Amino acid sequence: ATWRYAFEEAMDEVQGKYAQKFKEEVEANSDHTIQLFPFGTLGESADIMEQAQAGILQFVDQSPGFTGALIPEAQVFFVPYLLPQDQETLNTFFRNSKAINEMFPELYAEQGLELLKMFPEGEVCMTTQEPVHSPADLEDVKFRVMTNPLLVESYKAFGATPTPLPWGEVYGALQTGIIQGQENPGFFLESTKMYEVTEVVTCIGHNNFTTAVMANKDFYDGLSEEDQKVIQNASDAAFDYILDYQKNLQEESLKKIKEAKPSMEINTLSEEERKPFMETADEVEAAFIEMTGESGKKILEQMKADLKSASQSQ
Ligand code: 6CS
Repeated sequence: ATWRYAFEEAMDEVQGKYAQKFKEEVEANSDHTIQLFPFGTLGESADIMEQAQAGILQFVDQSPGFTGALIPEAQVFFVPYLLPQDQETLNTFFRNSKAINEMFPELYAEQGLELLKMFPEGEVCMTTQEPVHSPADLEDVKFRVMTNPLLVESYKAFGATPTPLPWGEVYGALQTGIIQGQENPGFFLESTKMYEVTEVVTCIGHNNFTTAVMANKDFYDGLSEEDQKVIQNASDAAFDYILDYQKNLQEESLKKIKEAKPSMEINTLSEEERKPFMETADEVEAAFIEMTGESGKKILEQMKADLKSASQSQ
């Protein structure tokens, strides 16, 4: 059969690279074919999720940044400074986490989705018109965030005026001044030319971009055990591939931005400068628990335990 797989990025961006590897593995190990739909071909992230839930698409990559309305617990990825900056620790966490590999699949299943994989896409940095060294510098800055209530809370706590928007509107909104800032991982800042419409990149180590790949659950449950195995193996292979692909990607991307636009200011805040941003974590965590109750609390606690074992294993 031909299976349809949509994602939120271009073919040569991280989600596209993952999808291409997945396709290659499935096609090499079965008689099935996968048709890939990059960003823009089937609509925004919310549209491709609807299509996957309706069974028009068999596979979809949607980042938790857009899944908050459907699965409130997925917002846990927006508690600032929860995920570690060390790449090896982060990779070990995603590989072994019980929260990621056992608890989240149950929550996605309730929405008719078979969660296949969650993986990181790189450290998230802000791009703005003016330098940011403290929360005071974000005052009166209309800052675009993904459509996610907890991310709104997080940027409020950072001092900004958060403006949730779908991705397709961000470049234009920066260009026309409707917003003055946004955040994304390094590779994406470079590939989508965010430097053309902003002047400063600021990295404060507050987050790593997480994404999730899933299948329509009815479709997946209806497959033979053999086909399910092909999909699981292809997911594992694509996961290994994408972690490897991202070694040095953040650094190289920031370098490319500087080459493309030498006047671009690229700042990494010091430990001292980060402090007031880090101090918002408790308040955002409390907002998360408020939104998600007992279920969210359990996932957050499990994630913390998983993060602890990941860092101890390094
Ligand atoms: O900011 C966004 O909306 C987008 N950022 C990334 C890295 N991937 C897809 C998402 O739509």
